[in-house]
Amino acid sequence: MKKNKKSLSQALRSNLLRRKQATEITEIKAKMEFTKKEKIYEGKAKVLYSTEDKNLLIQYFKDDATAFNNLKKDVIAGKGVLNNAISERIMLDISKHGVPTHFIKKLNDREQLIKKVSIIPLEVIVRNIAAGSMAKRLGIEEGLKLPAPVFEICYKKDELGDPLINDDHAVNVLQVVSFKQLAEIKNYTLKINEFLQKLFADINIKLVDFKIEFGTDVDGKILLADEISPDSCRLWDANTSEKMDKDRFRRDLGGLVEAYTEVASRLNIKI
Ligand code: ADP
Ligand code: AIR
Ligand code: ASP
Repeated sequence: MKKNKKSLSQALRSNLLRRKQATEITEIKAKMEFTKKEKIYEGKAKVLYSTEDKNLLIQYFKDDATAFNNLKKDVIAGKGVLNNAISERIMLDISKHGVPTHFIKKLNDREQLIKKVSIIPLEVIVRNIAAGSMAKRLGIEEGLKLPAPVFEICYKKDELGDPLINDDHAVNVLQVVSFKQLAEIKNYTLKINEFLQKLFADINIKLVDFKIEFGTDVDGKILLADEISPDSCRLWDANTSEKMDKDRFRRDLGGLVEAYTEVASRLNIKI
């Protein structure tokens, strides 16, 4: 018993030390200069570049907007700048709430320095209000408040249209994650949902749903990656239910930049 207690406190101490060291390394790297080297990936909304450090990348936010798996495309001037700034703010706040993220620092209007991860090919979704694909799939009205947050995972594979899957598919069939990692991801995701709901409620916005991605860093640690922005969340004005997110583009409503600018302004972000 005594021995167990000792080894538990030793394990806790070494875990704390590892976290402290990781934070210190991140702080040191945040003070250093890194430049874009090779373009390593161009996606639908962002580009990733390698840097002098093999474990760090530069993430560039484009103005490109796509929906329905690239079937609908446009360029919306200013979108990348807004998403970069909004995602910076949210990632910084989330890391203060106990969820480790890939974010290190914003470099300029369109770029941020991030930790390179091996992306777990899952789109992790939480829904607080019925909308989008869930409302359609289950034949329910958009806007219905859900009794508890609904957690979904989709297999991130454009060719298949990111299909909805369950835990067994992810762990045993696709083998992209373990049950233990999935439990950690779910725990982080529900924490993020609580944090985001409050953040947006305070600025009179309802967080309808959102999608996030996780990856593992060089030490195998799970980090929140990618972005959190109006491209990846559904945000409705709390009084009018007006859409303030990418549905403005998906549904041809217009006014996307104005809506994202309003989200940034309510978050007190200077663009
Ligand atoms: P998509 O690939 O779906 O078209 P984007 O245009 O947003 O999406 O491209 C960004 C890509 O970078 C995504 O595929 C995302 O999974 C990946 N990514 C995000 N953060 C990291 C990271 N820290 N390390 C490596 N890859 C990342
Ligand atoms: N999402 C899913 N794939 C890409 C993104 N951005 C986000 C949507 C929405 C949530 O995931 O922006 O916030 C659920 O989307 P859907 O289409 O499944 O209802
Ligand atoms: N980003 C995805 C696409 O381009 C899904 C979406 O946001 O609607 O298809």
